[in-house]
Amino acid sequence: GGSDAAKRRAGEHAAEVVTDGDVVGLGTGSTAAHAIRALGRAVDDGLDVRGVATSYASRDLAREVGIPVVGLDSVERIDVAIDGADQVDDGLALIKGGGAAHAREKVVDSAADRFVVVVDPSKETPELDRPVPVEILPDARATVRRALRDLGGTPTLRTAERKDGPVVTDNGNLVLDADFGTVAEPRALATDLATIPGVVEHGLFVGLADEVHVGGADGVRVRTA
Ligand code: DER
Repeated sequence: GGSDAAKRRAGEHAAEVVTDGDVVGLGTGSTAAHAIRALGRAVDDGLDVRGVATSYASRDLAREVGIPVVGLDSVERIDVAIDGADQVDDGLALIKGGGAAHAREKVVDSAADRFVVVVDPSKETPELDRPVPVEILPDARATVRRALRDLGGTPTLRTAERKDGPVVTDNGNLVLDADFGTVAEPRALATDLATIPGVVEHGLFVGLADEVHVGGADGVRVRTA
């Protein structure tokens, strides 16, 4: 959803935040991709950065546009992370995981001194109400499904488009999309989800975003916590 022009404006605006010598967390998805392409152009113009990818997709795009990519395990700290979101609420809590990359994204985004979210206006909502992606150990699908139902969720195993059977994440795990309706208390639900045995990572990013760049028809609106 959302217009590509708005996504591009947000991504390019966020890329301006990056300064020489930065280690940059490279998010996943079509909006973050605009930031990655903008950084590639800046590298062509002499910007010195090292990129830390959050998925095969963002790593491959970074290489394609000429951003030097380093392993997450080789950096002590990340200066700026730029990443998209599926939804942003009034308190800057996020639902992420539309691209099933949220496990590595959360490690990178939370490690960054500055986590910049890039969205088009269609992602903004007063309260989160999309299904929450939950990455699980493959063999835990039945036990986690039950635990999610006990929490009031309706879990659905995410199936692939061009592969028979379920989506398998970059980490070799499966994804349950758990519909909780409106999430009035994101922090409480985040804690409940994180404590379910077999859950590798969930898509609620609470208290992580430092700022949100919202691309619009006539510019970019920056929201801070
Ligand atoms: O998977 C993710 O978390 C992505 O950031 C996704 O939520 C946003 O993707 P989009 O920018 O293509 O909408």
